[in-house]
Amino acid sequence: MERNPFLDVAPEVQAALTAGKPVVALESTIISHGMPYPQNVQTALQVEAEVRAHGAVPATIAIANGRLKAGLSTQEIETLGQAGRSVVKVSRRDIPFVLASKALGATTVASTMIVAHMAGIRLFATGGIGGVHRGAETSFDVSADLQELAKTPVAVVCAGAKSILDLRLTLEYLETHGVAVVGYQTDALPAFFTRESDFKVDYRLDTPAAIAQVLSTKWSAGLAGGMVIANPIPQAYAMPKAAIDAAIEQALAEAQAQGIGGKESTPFLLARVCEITGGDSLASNIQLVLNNARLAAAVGLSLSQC
Ligand code: PSU
Ligand code: MN
Repeated sequence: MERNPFLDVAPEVQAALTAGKPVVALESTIISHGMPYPQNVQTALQVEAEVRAHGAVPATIAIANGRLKAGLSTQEIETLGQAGRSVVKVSRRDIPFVLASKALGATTVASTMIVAHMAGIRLFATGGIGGVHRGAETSFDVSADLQELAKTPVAVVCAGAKSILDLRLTLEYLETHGVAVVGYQTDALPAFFTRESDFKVDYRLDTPAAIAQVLSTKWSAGLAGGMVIANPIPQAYAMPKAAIDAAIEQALAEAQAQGIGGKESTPFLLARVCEITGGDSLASNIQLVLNNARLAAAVGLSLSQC
């Protein structure tokens, strides 16, 4: 494939791709907008280490100095984490502007998928995906992540989606656009902080090898788009449903009262839920991302043998 003129692939990542070894993409909005400093930087580095410990090479993705970067240095991760919400949050729409201005940009699930695909990376681990927001029937707030899953062939390992979203409408939207939601060792759609929601996944698969086989089959058959691999938070770190529901309701009410919308909506809600629940939700958030990194590495190992 012709190399994109804006793409920089880190040498370690390129070496793994050339050798057919597994690479796991990681997003940077979770660093800048998803967690507070310094836990965001510590977590990003720990997630990279977890991917390595499980036999794959991590490629944290961001935009800097007019380049799409697949694979960041520790210093680049530190810079993103320190700058936090002052970094531009970049979804598909924003990419050309951030490239042209040579600003620092943090990639969402959508734009991380785009850059991963350009680099030839097929797996991506994160915390939660964007989705259809509650009240979307009037706000029209639907994350660009869902459209990206429909067209870009990268599988996203996540802990489901937070119930800041309308999970039912998110599943409907994904179905319409041909995106399967796979539950790893579960029939229930995980809701990020909790292992279960009121909804079922489309397919349950119990091993990394089974997931790799379906991905390989989908892409060999020439079918466009990615897949959602929903991996429930480890039981020991799951949160009491009532506490997290109350925090989410409060955050949603505040967002509405303050007229928060557009791309500010998700970061505002994430930050408020984190603040309202104190350190509890942050500790859970960190553990579920590590858990997703492990599964993505394992699927990547299987996929490299398909
Ligand atoms: N949900 C989370 N944590 C996150 C995000 C969502 O639980 O960090 C981030 C991801 O980068 C995701 C983005 O792609 O928010 C979605 O933003 P929007 O809804 O504006 O598309
Ligand atoms: Mn939105």
